[in-house]
Amino acid sequence: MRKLVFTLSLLAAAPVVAHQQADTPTLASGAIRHAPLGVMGDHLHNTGEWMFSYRYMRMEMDGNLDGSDSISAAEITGTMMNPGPYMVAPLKMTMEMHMLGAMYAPSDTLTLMAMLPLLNKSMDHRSRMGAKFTTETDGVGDASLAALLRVYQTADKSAGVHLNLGVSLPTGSIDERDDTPAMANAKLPYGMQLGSGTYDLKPGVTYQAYSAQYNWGAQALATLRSGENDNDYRLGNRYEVSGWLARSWSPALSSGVRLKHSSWADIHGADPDLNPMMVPTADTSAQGGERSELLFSANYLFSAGALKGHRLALEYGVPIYQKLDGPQMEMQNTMSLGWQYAP
Ligand SMILES: [Cu+2]
Repeated sequence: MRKLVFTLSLLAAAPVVAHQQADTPTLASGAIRHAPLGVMGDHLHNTGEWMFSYRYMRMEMDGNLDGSDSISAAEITGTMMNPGPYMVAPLKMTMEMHMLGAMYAPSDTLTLMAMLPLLNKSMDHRSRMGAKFTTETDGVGDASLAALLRVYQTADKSAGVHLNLGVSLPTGSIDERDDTPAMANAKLPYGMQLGSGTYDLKPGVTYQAYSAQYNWGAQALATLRSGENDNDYRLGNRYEVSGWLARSWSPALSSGVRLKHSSWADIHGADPDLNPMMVPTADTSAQGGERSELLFSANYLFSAGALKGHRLALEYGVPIYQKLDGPQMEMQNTMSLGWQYAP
């Protein structure tokens, strides 16, 4: 009502301005309605709406850091004559994830979300004696369920806040094995396992706002582990905050930039099958850390033709700061490609 009065007064006072006002949409629409792809649970749906999604994520790690300083494989293992702290140094790791997702909104203020990841991890190593070897694992990761609950929205729907109430289920294996030079069918270190082995709470809060051409927002998310898994340990809690700004170029295309900071704690307890002197990835005191990343994204929404309503999105990020309880593998980049469709 207030808006109507305002518009009417504009019409009366300055017809030219009022005409422009009518042609310009108040809030950005189309591709930009979704935040950058890597922001999980960024949007709610309208009552009765479904959305299905698939995303491919890839993370590459190369080399090791101790704190913020590089530490070489030679320093990690030493030599036979002059041994270092570990028998084996990790050299390189690639993690790929195929994530299937579904969203459904029973009401305008509540959207439910389910996600199932399929993981593929590969790690290259070099032993103290110079032998190079690779271990690999793949399979289902930890499924998660979440409720997105809107707690605040401005009257013109230009900004809102919702809670992310998620839980992660221990569907991923923590008993993955592969051959190493030291042992056939050896238990793989923590980072190569597919799940946490525990029920984890994933609470968070998301703020998002729109103007005629921009979308910006911020999200804080935690992963809080509970109890201890069947292998006598619990992964460290994880905290993430990110903020983004995206610009709409057309209803079909938007691009954005995001700054993300994560921190995660060391592992409590230890898997009795793993020897912490073997390799840093099996050492529970070399697991925590923090990292800041700068990410660039683009969203595309098909607005006509057979693909109308389908969305494609991508995001690519590089770390700008890493401080790790070392030695721990150094992240080089992350990449996500996604498809989303709301029938
Ligand atoms: Cu959705």
